[in-house]
Amino acid sequence: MRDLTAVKTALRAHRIELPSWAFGNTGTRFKVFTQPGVPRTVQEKVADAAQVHRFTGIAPSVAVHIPWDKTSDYAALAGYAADCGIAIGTVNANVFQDDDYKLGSIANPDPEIRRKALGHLLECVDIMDATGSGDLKLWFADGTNYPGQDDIRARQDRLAENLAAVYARLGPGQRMLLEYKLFEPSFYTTDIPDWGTSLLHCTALGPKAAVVVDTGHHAPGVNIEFIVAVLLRAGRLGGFDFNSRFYADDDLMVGAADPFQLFRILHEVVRADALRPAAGVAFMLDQCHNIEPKIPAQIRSVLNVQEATAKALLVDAPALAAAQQAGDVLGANAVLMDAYDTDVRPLLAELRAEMGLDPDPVAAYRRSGYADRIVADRVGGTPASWTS
Ligand code: LRH
Ligand code: MN
Repeated sequence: MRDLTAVKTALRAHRIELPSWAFGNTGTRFKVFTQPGVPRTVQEKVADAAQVHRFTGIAPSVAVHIPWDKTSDYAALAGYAADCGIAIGTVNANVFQDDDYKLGSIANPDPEIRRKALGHLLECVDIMDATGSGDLKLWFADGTNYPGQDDIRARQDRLAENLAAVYARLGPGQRMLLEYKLFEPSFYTTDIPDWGTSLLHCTALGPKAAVVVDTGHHAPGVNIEFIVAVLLRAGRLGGFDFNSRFYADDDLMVGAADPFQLFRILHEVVRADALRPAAGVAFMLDQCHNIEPKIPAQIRSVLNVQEATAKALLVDAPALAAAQQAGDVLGANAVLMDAYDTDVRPLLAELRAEMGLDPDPVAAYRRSGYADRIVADRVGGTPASWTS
């Protein structure tokens, strides 16, 4: 069994980034349900994200999404976040909600539309300069709905040309993270549908480009930890958008639908010694809390990742390697299952106490009265949502 001091040290250094949009009203095409106390401004989203860090101790940054988090002074926003005890993290571009992007953004057949989209991506790098963010995350809804609608190869050329223009704009210490997704909102082709297409573009661009694995963006049955192992081996895993799903891109709380899959993914991360921040893998949440209270759901999600990580750190690696080497199929599987079946909650409660935190973050948040305070304070104004 692993030495628990080393396990605790690794867990203490773990960093999980929150999505600002998870604190706003979200839903499906059928309905976006509203909740009382939802933020009206990016500053209120930051304040809510800071609550998650306050009680978990391992969520010190919040990703922003432009224009959902558009503001007049991004340096001041970074200052406000620092006052709240966290930082502005990854900057997410959005070229999927404008009428002009019906036939695509940087892959659109119309050069005028491509120029407009590229302009937004470059503006996001300007924002990174102001917030001090290191990562630009790019996800494109670009694709087609019917065979023949557009030329698959020509769209890849347009993508490559515009991604190269963004890449050239990146400053020192800045990276481009390229996210793939099998389908939706496009239903015939998606221009970056899988890890292979994203990796091809990243390798063509250069060392500052890496792949983002959103755990909800694969066909049913895909072995995501295999993709993670291969991307880590290639040195091109830039990060995760963690969530879980039963069917498609459900954006449910990570670990809620398949905690064993989450454990298997983090086992590959630990096996590659890529948990430490210096390894450059961004552990981000990308979720929508359509019906559940948002801040407790984010706290629960951070704890789900932390629990899966602790189990992965408890894998007896020498015993596993020995069983694998010996071709001991059942023995090797048993070593992994032993770690997965270990109840890590006492260990994590102990760690939180050592970090000066309440052993039960969800209960501590509930007792803090913050939820009632924001419902009382946030009256009037326009609650944030992914449509505004
Ligand atoms: C696309 C996606 C992407 C975003 C958005 C909020 O499905 O996963 O990461 O920008 O969700
Ligand atoms: Mn995502």
